[in-house]
Amino acid sequence: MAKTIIVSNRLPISLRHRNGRFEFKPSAGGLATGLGSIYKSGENIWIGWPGNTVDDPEQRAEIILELHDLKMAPVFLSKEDVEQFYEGFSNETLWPAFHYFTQYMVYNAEHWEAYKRVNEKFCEAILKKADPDDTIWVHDYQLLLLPKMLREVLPNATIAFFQHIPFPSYEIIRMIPWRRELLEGVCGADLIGFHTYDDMRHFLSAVGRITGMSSESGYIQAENRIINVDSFPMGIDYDKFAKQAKSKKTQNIVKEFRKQVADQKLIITIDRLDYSKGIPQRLEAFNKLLKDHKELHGKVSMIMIVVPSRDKVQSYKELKEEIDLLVGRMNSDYSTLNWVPVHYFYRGFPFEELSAFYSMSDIALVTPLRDGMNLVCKEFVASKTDQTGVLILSEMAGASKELQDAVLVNPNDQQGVVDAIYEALTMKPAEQKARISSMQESLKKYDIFQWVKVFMDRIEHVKQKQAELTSKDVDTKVITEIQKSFKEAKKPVLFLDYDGTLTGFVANPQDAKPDAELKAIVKGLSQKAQVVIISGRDKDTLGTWFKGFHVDMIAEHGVWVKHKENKGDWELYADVDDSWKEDIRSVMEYYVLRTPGAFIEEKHHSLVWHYRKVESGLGDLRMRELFSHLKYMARGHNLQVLEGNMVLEIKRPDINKGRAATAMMKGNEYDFILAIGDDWTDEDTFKAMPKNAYSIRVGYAYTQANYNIKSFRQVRNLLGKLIQ
Ligand code: GDG
Repeated sequence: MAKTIIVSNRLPISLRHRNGRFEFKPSAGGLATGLGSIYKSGENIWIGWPGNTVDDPEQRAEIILELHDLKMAPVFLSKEDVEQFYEGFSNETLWPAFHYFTQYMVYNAEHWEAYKRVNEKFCEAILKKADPDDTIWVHDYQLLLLPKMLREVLPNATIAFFQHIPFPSYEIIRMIPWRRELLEGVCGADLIGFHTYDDMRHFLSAVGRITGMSSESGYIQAENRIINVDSFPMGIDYDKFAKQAKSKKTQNIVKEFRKQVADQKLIITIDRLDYSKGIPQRLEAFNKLLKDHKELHGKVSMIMIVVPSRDKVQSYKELKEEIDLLVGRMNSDYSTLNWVPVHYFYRGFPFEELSAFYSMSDIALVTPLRDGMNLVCKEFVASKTDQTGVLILSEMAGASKELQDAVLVNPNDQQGVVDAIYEALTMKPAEQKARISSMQESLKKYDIFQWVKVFMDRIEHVKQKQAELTSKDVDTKVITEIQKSFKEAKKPVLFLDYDGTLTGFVANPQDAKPDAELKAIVKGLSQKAQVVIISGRDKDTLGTWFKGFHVDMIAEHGVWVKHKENKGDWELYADVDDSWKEDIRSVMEYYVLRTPGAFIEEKHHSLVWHYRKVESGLGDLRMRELFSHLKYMARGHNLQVLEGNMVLEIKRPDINKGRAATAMMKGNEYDFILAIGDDWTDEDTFKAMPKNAYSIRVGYAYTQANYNIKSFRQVRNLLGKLIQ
């Protein structure tokens, strides 16, 4: 039976060395709990780094055995791996980039090599456990290359990826020298998840601009499949926090703590030590509040828990020093014998105490400068079981998109934060209750278990969608059938579109001329069958490119026809009146002047506005504008405006490839017909084909054709087989 493999940089345990031995400390994090139902069942497993280096092979073997019983498998990293892959590329390049701290980004080629090397190590570890039809769910920014590495070895596996930190704008991603490899790496997955819609739209835009893969409604069209990108805001184990806050144990701790701080109002802040969390800025805002509101002295204090993290990275060391200095200054400025403004703890606390801190605090001040989601704010809300308390939340945290009933602040607006704290300190209990209870409702509903369920459901959904689109795939069986009936045929004909079908797309349309391989294929085919090149291209280009070939040609979507017997001349297939062109051309020219990179192609009976070379985004915008402008004019001239691959074309509606193909077939008794094309103009050809024809659409779009094929390369492969 297919199993599920969870993969993350860190396993949900920590390996510690103690007196030459080792021990495991389980992680109680939300993700570990949420995924527990998955990796602990059946043959499923969690693969990752245990969090410490182990060099002794005997100890490694022992660890493997012990973890096996816990349904985990370790990936061992060397000291060098940890320095270069984890502290280096992950935390000094990707982390600052993804949190918009470009000033901290390190561009180090050695770190990049280590990142690739360690992703490979993960891949090897997974391959030892994985079967071809397993589901593999990869977590987070340390493993961006892994989905593609896995896909190359396990083409049919179900691979999903979730990123826990933000995905920044294309403007940031483009700064990373290895951006393309990183994006292509993630795109090995079938489903790619982020916390928020903004993250996903940034990702889609970066993929479009950097890899050239287009997307629609959250589906990326990759060469051989669709990839779903979606937003999955992660929740917490709500009941666990609510229950713990009400428990005797926690309430006893609250009583103890309360004795020490009397009836002061308490502001809680909890973060890992990280510059993205905005800790110094928060202290500065609190300092300003105390400076402006002397009446609050002795009445309010801040409990600030900073959990040690990445303290070997230089920017983190500096941050720690900055926080130490600020707290020292504030406390020395304001403290009295019975009041300290900031209770500062640089360490973690056991869960019961953490819960007590949440439960006893009046305000949670969660003001990251950037945060993928932020779970602390959700945990505070869940712990306020008496429905008092105020959450002040940064707009820059993913959680702010859900928790609209928090007091939302811009963490860079110091006065705004000061005002928000003041508002929270003076907020009426009824309003506190209304806000907290509404947030609790939502957090209860979208908890971590729901998150895991929705994510797993979507994996299934995208696989089904892929299956629907590939159900008509030209597989080896179909190829053999086509080969056989071609061989047996006495009078075969092939209708072949050109761009996107026989060759790939290039920036300049005139550069797409047939290469040696294509020429050999067309020549070979034309000795065995009637070959019709059926294209939207102008007749002169087609005529030049296929000069001397024994083929028929249909140009400009059926305006012109050239029969191979008719050596020299093109025949005008339709009588056309071109007087409309002048009006339309002047409109198109106006859009060329406003859009650097755009140009007009004039065919005999149509005008085409190209925007492939226009800045991405702008091209689309202008095309839409021109489209509605032309649609309006087209009515008066009885013309048709059509959207193509990075082009907008205007022509007479009764001229199309289907009509031309039908005319070509008239009076002939073909016993083998094959039509291949890649866009909407070819749909007319497919529609015109008799029942017994083979029709194939390149790419996985919905189509009238009987089959789909991956790309022009596979088309060449198929045609090559017919001439073998
Ligand atoms: C990344 C993203 C995203 C903290 N102090 C103690 C303690 N904690 C626990 C909290 C909370 C967790 O640590 C921190 O989670 P966050 O979500 O706030 O932040 P990151 O660690 O940066 O996590 C973030 C998250 O991934 C999930 O996708 O939300 O945006 O940066 O659960 O409770 N736990 C205990 N003692 C402490 O002293 N027991």
